This record gives sequence, structure tokens and C-alpha cells, in this order.
Amino acid sequence: MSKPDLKIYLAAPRGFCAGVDRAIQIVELALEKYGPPVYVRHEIVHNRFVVEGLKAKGAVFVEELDEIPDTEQPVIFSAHGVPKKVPEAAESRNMFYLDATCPLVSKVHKEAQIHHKRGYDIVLIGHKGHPEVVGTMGQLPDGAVTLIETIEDARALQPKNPDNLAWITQTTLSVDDTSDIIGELKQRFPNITGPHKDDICYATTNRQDAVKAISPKVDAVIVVGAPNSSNSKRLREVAEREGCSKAFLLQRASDIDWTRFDGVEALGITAGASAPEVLVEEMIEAFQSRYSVTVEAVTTAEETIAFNLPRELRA
Ligand code: 2E4
Ligand code: SF4
Repeated sequence: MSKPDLKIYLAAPRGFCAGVDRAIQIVELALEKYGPPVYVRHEIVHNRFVVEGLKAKGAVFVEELDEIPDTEQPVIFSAHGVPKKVPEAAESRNMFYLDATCPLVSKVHKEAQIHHKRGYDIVLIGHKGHPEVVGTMGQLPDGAVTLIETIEDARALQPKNPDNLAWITQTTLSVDDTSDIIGELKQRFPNITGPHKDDICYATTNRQDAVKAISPKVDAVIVVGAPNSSNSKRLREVAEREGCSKAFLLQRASDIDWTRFDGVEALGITAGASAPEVLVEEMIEAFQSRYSVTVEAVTTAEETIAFNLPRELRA
């Protein structure tokens, strides 16, 4: 029997961003330079395949520094950033640490500190419990930052000093939801101050634009990414909101439930910022084994940004 036809639209940009690339390089270069073990606090990026690959090379992943024995080996902080107390604890234990926090997350940390210094109460738009949010809130004393997650939270917010507010955001939010939330804040608190647009990074924005471009063309969308990856989850939601009722977040080809793809003639594929391209290839190959596939790339932006490595690891 001949295979049914399937058109795959591949979103571009997709997959690794400059911050993820840098974070993974930091672990790899540290392993080369200092030898294993290299300790990493939290998944360096939210991808099991990446984490397992680094474990195989000698990286040891922990959630908190107190799980690490006294050591001269490097300790690396994940791309999502850490509360101030983490480098402080590392210093008090004389640990040698390397910070893989994405520079675009560090930029938000600095914004928060500047607002605080100028006396503003800060509203952070983000997702409760996410490590980036924990890290950003942890730049300042308890109570200095109020977290809101939704437009309902923005409507219900009762700040102590409504004329003395500043807002900041997580880097991986939905661009559209965030703009609605900011609109509500500005309407309720006309004196609120904040960044020009938001703190959502270029990679998040570009990946959402690209998935928007493919979603109307297809019967289903696959986002390659992990269930704990904020930016990947947002891509799945964007696809759904653009009218694609079958939008799936899948880690590996082995996670495909083939019954969900019955009757699908056009499929969109993208990948979160923490998902390696080999996993996209694996997904396409899985479809090639069952369908006669043609692939078309849909490119909505070119990315050239790259970040410097920490001084200790520069060639
Ligand atoms: C740091 C900041 O934040 P998210 O859950 O999307 O992280 P992930 O590891 O999936 O992606 C990389 C990253 C890291 C994104 N923003
Ligand atoms: Fe940095 Fe954006 Fe990538 Fe996050 S998604 S690591 S903020 S470039």
C-alpha cells in the first residue's frame, strides 16, 4: 500500500536560542577544562535529552547547592537564573561557580534592582514557581516584588502605592497575553513605569511569530519541547489560539500518538528554545516512515545574536 501524502511546514526560527546555546556550551567547556564532575544547579535548560547527554559526559545535576559536597570542581547555575542567595551561599562555601543565566534574564534582574533602588514597588508578570520567576523575585528582599500571572490578577491588584509602581516580565511569556496584562496595568495605574514594550526576549517573540505563520496552514502542530519548558508551552498555546485544534507538545518521536494524526494532511512542526534540532529531525523521520512527506520551511525572521562566554571559559 502506498503511503498517504503529508505536507510538513517547518517553522523558522525554532529550537535553540543564543541563551541556551551559551548555557550548554558553558557546561561542555567546563567539563573539558576542569574534568568531571561538573555540578549543575537545576536542569541547565528544560530538556531531558540535553540533560542526559551532559550527564553522560560527567555533569551532575542537583536542585540545590546543599546537595553538592565540598568541592573545588565548578558549580554551574542554569540558564533560568538564580535568587541572589544562591551565589551568596556558593561564596560562603568557597565554591567555584560559573553563571549560565541567560544575559537577557540577567537584564531583567538589573531592571528589578534599578526600580527597587529608585523606590518603586515592582509588579512581575510571570508564572508562579517557575525557576526564572523564583530567580527574578530573589534579586530583591521579600515583599519588594508582587507576582501576577493573569489579566484577572492585574484587575484585582491592590498595591500599597498605586502611583509608585514599576512592572517587569518573565522572558518566555505569551506576547499577546502579556500585552493585554500590561494594557490593564497601564489603565489602572497610569503612572506605572516599565520597559518600552516588555521583557519577553527576541527568541520567544520570533518563535511565537513563526508558529503563528504556520498554524493557519495546517491540521495539526507539534511543538518539540518539554512539559516544564515555559517557552515551549507558550508555542503550543499560540498554535491552538491561531485556530489549530490539534496542537501537541511532545518530547520525543516515541511520544507520538498516531491515532491523533488520522486524516492530517498538513502538519506544522516547531521546537522550543531548549529543544535540540536532532529531536526535530527525529520527529520528521517518524512521519516519513508512515507518510510520503514533503517539507517546506516557513521563515519569519533571521537570528544572528550570540552571547559571550564567561571569562573563565573564553579561548
Ligand atoms: C532561560 C530563560 O524558561 P523556560 O521554561 O522556557 O526554559 P527552557 O529551558 O525551556 O528554555 C530556555 C530558557 C532558559 C528560556 N528562558
Ligand atoms: Fe535567553 Fe530568551 Fe533563550 Fe531564554 S529564550 S535563554 S531569555 S534568549
